[in-house]
Amino acid sequence: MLTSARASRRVAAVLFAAAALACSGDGLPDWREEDGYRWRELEVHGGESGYVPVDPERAGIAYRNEMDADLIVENEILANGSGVALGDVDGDGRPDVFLPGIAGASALYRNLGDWRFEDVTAAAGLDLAGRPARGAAFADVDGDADLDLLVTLHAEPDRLYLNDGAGRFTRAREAGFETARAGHTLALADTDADGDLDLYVTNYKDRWARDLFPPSELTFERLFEAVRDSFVVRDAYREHFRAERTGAGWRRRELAQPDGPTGPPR
Ligand SMILES: [Ca+2]
Ligand SMILES: [Ca+2]
Ligand SMILES: [Ca+2]
Ligand SMILES: [Ca+2]
Repeated sequence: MLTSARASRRVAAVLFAAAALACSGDGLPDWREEDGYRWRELEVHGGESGYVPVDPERAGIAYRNEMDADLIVENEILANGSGVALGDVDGDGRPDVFLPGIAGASALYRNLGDWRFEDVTAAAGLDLAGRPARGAAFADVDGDADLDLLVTLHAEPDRLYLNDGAGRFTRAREAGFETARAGHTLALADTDADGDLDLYVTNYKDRWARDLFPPSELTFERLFEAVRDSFVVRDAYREHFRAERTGAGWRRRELAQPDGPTGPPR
């Protein structure tokens, strides 16, 4: 018995030493240094690790971001999908959920607690039915302590909705989003430190060239003409392509839409 107790103490001491070695001073696992970054294991407390799916019917979230295949054939970029934004829009302490829909339906779900939600899109005044909404973010853009909603749309001007504090929104038409592009994601931060939030929107393309022109028109010979020992894009395609020299030859490069406030609304 004595031998067994000593062995147990020795094992416990070894385990303690191993645990101490694996932990930093704050009791958390040590950071593992890698080339240009570091990481450490996340310790999950208070139960099983991982996630438990909540049945949509029980949650009351019937939203589906569905898209007709014909639409994708017409414009492949529509298939990029849409995002999600979470924020407490009515100030009851529970985060609510906004789901922008690219194919016509967007939805705001009020959090009732206990993993149940109710669709309050219409009551909230979000007039996005039929509009191709892509990305969304809740942020207090006017500093009155309630969360306003920014939504990017495909080939339509982005939108800002101001919150009345109770989760009812009014579109701010003078927000300055006149250009219609293919807004995807967005981020807000006070980039110039003047005390208000500034906005960065990533724009993709309205359409790929292959959605605009038949394949027979997109051959290298049709897009480019030889000029001395180089190739230049023909005028009709200048907005969409440039020729790039690769080691042994040339290839076409499709251009994105330009950044900045250029071009008229489309
Ligand atoms: Ca809420
Ligand atoms: Ca606000
Ligand atoms: Ca407000
Ligand atoms: Ca600012």
